[in-house]
Amino acid sequence: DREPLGREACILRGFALDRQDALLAAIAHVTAVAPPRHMVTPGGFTMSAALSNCGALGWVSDARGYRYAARDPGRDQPWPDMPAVFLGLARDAAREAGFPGFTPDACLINHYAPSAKMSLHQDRDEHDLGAPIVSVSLGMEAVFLFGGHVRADRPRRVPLYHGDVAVWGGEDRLRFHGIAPLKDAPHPRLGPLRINLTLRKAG
Ligand code: MD5
Ligand code: FE
Repeated sequence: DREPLGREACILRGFALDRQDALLAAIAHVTAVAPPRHMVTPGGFTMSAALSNCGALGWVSDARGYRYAARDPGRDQPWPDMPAVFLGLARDAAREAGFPGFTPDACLINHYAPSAKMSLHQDRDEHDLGAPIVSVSLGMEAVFLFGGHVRADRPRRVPLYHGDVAVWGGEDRLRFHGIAPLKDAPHPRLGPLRINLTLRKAG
């Protein structure tokens, strides 16, 4: 079922559940090749979520700024290929949400331990802001902060569970958003871990 968040944003509850085995195997493969790292923001803070990427481009941050890069700075190698199960899920979820023909070229893989968070921000480093973003939640429950178009807009708090998929496009694409500090409530399958896949058309 489709739970609207905005006019062009929604949550598809449990949409990834029937593919979870394939997703988790693909994530294990990608992160064995390109281990998640805690990146540093341009402001000098170390992010509490550890991140990796797959696909042609990967999101990176360092003292010079945020950007998409074709190589993993941790290894000086290209990112692993985008697994077919990621592409299929992104396309199917985007179509279900009203964005047919979505083909991501970048997937950011965030790993959250208890108390990790992501501060309010906008995703605006992508070349084509007309393409939607598809986000997949796995493991521990999180509280998603769904804000407005200016940072000061008080965000709505929306729980995200294992297997939920969220899709944002159009007028909702540039909303401020984040993740509240995670509770220490281990997931039956993943333990004290939340993994979020964020599939984008970055190039
Ligand atoms: C996460 N990740 O759970 C979140 C959820 C990120 C990030 O925010 O940038 O890695 S993705 C949520 C998202 C993406 C794009 C737009 C909006 C939300 N939105 O307009 O609310 O690790
Ligand atoms: Fe984001």
